[in-house]
Amino acid sequence: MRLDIVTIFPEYLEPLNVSLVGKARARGRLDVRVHDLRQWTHDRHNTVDDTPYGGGPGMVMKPEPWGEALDAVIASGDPGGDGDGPVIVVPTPSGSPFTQETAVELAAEPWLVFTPARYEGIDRRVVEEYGERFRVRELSIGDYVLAGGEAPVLVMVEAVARLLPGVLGNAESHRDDSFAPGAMADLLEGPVYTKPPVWRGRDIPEVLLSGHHGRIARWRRDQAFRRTARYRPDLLERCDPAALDAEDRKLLAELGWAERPDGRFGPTAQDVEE
Ligand code: 6GU
Repeated sequence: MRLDIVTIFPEYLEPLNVSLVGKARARGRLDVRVHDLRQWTHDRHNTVDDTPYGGGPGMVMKPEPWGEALDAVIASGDPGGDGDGPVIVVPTPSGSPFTQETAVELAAEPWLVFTPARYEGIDRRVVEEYGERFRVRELSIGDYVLAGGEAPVLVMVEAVARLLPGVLGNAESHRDDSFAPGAMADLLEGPVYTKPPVWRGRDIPEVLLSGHHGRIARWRRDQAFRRTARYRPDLLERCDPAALDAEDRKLLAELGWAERPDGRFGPTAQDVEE
């Protein structure tokens, strides 16, 4: 997979040389190219921003450097060999949510171009212009505001890269990920343990030492339900009741959850006054 990142802070992307993504690059699984947006400016001060039309605080990134940058990057290759061009990922707090599903979709692409912005964002005409010829995804990594899109690019690249074949050591490693589509979808992962068996007087849940795979799987599922009910009740409320077995239902009842008239599960309103 090829990734191009156009930024005014190339050094912000240095972490892409480290750890999982760094190794994937070294092994040739990932071709990452970071470009300095200012190389596509032509004035003495390498200006990339200007004041917003209509007034208001902050500055807006000018369209011309982005246009030249994207034209140059897009003209420089066709790693998919299909002439489709890249998917252009525009990180913005006003984008649609970047989720595990988004990561899976992007991981299937041969070529992604990221356009992390600073200031109040990029002149709208850039997304309009490239949206007519390419697939553009405006994506947000969560409901908070960052000073720029570089940290979101690090987040998105890591989430995508670990899904590529041959990048994680163990191909099974993402099967049980929280948010991975499939059996444990919509459940958070429960706790994990390793040696030593006793640490500061704390031992390991017995079942994990039992060697009984069925009981271990059941215990892990129960832990996932407990954790999800506590930290992400919204996920549990969305889950398909058909995916719940008798044990799940019993555990949810213990946790104070019950089936609602609409068939979904939710916490019983014990502390709500009638
Ligand atoms: Cl993608 N960019 C910025 N600046 N802030 C964000 C974000 C992106 N996602 C959440 N907050």
